[in-house]
Amino acid sequence: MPTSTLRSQLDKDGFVIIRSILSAAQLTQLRDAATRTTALAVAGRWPHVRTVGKQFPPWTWEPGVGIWGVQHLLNPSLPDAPTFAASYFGDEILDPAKELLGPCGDDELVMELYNLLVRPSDGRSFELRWHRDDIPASAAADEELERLREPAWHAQWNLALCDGDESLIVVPGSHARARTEGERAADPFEPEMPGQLVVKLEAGDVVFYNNNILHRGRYDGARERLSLHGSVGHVAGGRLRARNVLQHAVGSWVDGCDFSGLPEGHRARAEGMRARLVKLGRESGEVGYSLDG
Ligand SMILES: O=C(O)CCC(=O)C(=O)O
Repeated sequence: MPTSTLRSQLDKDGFVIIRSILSAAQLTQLRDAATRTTALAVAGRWPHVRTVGKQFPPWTWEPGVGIWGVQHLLNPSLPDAPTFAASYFGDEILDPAKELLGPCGDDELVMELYNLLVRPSDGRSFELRWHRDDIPASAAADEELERLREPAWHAQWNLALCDGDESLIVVPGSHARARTEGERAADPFEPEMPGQLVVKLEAGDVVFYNNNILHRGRYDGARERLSLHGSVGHVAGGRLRARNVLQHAVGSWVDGCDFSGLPEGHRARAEGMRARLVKLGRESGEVGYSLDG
């Protein structure tokens, strides 16, 4: 039985919002880093992006195509990677993540993904269809249930750096049940799914959510968005988590991460988390992709 309020909310609704987790100084530093990183990606000098018109990996940067996300914030080749590493491995995120994952300790955490979701850079609005991150829409109800009954083994979050982030839309409770007939039959871009909730975040607010909750993204080309999009895993997650992470091609740079700038306690935590990701990658072999499109 979950012992914490955060964990019970996540178990019940499939998501939980925590308000104002950053100090003013942290917020400014992260927003500046995110702004510089987005500019780099828009200019084509950081090719690891999510391109407008394509929902799932792999994405390929192309001149003239807008972006809605920047990938691999912990990649050591990115100038602002040290700032992003400080936030990824810091207590503000990992304290609630550990509570949601167990509770568990630092030595059970696995480094996973850290990306940035941004306003479509071509100014055109763009939407993702309703989905669960790691269960295809083609899954039958009993397949969905079988997967959803397994422990999630991840904490995934959006941390808003700008006010007014209303891009994530979820169906509360849908992480714990198969889709209804109505949800199965709905248009993939259904604008008003019964029971849906628009997650509203101000700068410094974070939402943690089960990535298999039924959800979609809706991006307003005119509204600023800079939201850190991350996940950490639990060592018990094994090969299923490996696919979630390694399909994003982190294997090629994870060995080169430099965590020497992190505070003493956080450096050991980061090294341990990285080592557990490398081990998972070695043991998992070819993992493929979770979803197409
Ligand atoms: O933009 C968001 O907050 C949702 C992103 C999403 O659904 C995804 O990356 O699969």
